[in-house]
Amino acid sequence: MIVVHHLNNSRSQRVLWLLEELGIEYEIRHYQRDPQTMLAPKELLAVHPLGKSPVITDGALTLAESGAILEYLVDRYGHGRLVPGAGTPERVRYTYWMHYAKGSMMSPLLMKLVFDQMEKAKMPFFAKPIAKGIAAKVKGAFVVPQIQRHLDYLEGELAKSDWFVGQDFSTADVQMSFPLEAAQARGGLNASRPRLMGFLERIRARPAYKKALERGGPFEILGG
Ligand SMILES: N[C@@H](CCC(=O)N[C@@H](CS)C(=O)NCC(=O)O)C(=O)O
Repeated sequence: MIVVHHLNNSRSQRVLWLLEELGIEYEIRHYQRDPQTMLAPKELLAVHPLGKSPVITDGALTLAESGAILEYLVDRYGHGRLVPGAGTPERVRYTYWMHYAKGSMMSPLLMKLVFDQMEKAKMPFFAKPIAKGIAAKVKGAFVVPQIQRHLDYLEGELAKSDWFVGQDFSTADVQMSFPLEAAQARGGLNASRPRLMGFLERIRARPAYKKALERGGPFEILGG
């Protein structure tokens, strides 16, 4: 039986969603973030040395990294579903989006999170204006323009088809959902980019997405 070690409000939501899309049986072990630090509880360190979520166990296998988990599940249990055929142009696009989501798009979103936190962090009063000044400068000069560039690019890509790889929904859409939900929560994604907002509406309307929320608990993007 597959066990998903699921941290509340985290990207392990995507793993539950894919399992629901594939109709695979699984068990959830729930872990709660520390309400002050938002970090995972130390019990997760007993599952994997990095102590992060998602991590799954499947028999003797323990696997971390959300992208690796999605690929493992769809390869092992998908029987060809939700992945384009090998050797097709769609498969190349699939591989691209699977890597792009974390390799490119998450970086400026995480930087935004860090600098937003820096502006709010408790510190001696004399340090506050300096910290706020640095945060505002980095965000304005680099982070926000980078996020905008990604969002413009993605809005253009969805002019070609409803889903990232093409006309068919795939695991790459599951992988892309986290940066886009993060972008809506803290990266300025709004109605000015109707195709990306449409993508979020479409994924949230999927029965498997809703079922994953029912089983995993409500999902709100917080930290990393
Ligand atoms: N690159 C990893 C990131 C894992 C990660 O940072 N997970 C976050 C939740 S989205 C986490 O466990 N945060 C709590 C902590 O760092 O203690 C993945 O995609 O799975």
